[in-house]
Amino acid sequence: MPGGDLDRSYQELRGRLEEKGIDVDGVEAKLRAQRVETPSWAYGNSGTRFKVFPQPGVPRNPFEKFEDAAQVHRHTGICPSVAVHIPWDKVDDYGELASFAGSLGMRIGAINPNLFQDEDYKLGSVTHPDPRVRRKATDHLLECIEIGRQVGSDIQSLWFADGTNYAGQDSFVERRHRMLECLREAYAAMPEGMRMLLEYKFYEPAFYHTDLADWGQSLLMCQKLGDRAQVLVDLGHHALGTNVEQIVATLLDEDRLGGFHFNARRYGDDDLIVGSTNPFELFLIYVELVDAERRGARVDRVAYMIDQSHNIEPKIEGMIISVMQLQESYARALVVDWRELEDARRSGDVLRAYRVLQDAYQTDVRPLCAVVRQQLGASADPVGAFRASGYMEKIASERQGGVQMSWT
Ligand code: PSV
Ligand code: MN
Ligand code: MN
Repeated sequence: MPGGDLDRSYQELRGRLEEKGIDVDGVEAKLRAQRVETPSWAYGNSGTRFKVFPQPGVPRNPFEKFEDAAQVHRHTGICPSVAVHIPWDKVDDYGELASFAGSLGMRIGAINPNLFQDEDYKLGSVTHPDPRVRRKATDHLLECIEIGRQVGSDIQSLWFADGTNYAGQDSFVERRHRMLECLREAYAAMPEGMRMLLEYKFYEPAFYHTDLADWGQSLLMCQKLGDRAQVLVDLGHHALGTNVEQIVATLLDEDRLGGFHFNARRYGDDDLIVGSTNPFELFLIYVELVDAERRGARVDRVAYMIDQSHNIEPKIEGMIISVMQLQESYARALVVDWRELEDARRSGDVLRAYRVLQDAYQTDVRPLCAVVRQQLGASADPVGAFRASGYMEKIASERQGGVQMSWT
């Protein structure tokens, strides 16, 4: 959208929304305040279990991952933090990594302990039958809490590959008790302001049962641990057809929605670009977030994070597109006509209620998002600006021998 056209389409959109009684300045303020965290692991060479297609210029170390993430922030204006995975992002001095991030206008976000890539974890980590392995896993959790403390990160984001492949392999209940014992120790070690997010996933790599398979199991664990334990919803971690927006609404209502891992999927845990297969679902999730905020829920504490893995697509550009999808989904949810919706609901007018949502969903909010990005000092057209910046060419020639991540 060239400059003149953008101004015209923005003014048109603004006029139409104001006619509907929408406070456009208020919507813009919310969009400026939106924050999304990108994952360090999406910038490295990663792929599927079949093949990793190496890409030129990928980061050779955690510092370079921050440089790439800073490009996403530069053009979208809302991504100043990066989630790290330990030990994928192991460095000798995390203080140095944090100051480097700071020099780029970035910071370290959620710390993700890795309890799934060690020989010892064949039968589980915090659920393992052998207390020695559980000790090792708990020590890693404690190490990550210490790293978080050092770098000023207030989120420990935990996902466990723990589960079994065959009926009879282990006891569901004993494994649950083992997990609880380890997590209690980790929870007790967290400083005051730190939260522990428990991510669930219904299968993979375990195929008979997974110890935290769904939001209910995560929630029960959180309730036993304490207020600073909350559930993390990864959009790729449900059985097909699950109503994810209802899960989001329920967790928000219980003040237990800790955060998201945004991505898209068609089949399994596909980790594709956000909104590429599920734009309506994404919109409906944001509708629940906006509604929860109207009811006074603490949606500002929710950690909005992306969890993607780019196999064939350019990584930085893929991430920029995901962030734009999140800006647009939020913007559409912010232009829902709530008075009309509530009236339709009260009068039992099923289709008017549905059409109120459709009306917001079908609104082309791109000019509004472009203007908001300009207000933030970012780019009206992030992909165009990134392509024109020459950054890809620069890293492709400067960085040789990027690191390959190993995941599934
Ligand atoms: C597991 O599938 C997961 O969603 C967890 O968040 C991990 O930390 C991440 O993917 C690793 O790629
Ligand atoms: Mn995830
Ligand atoms: Mn996943």
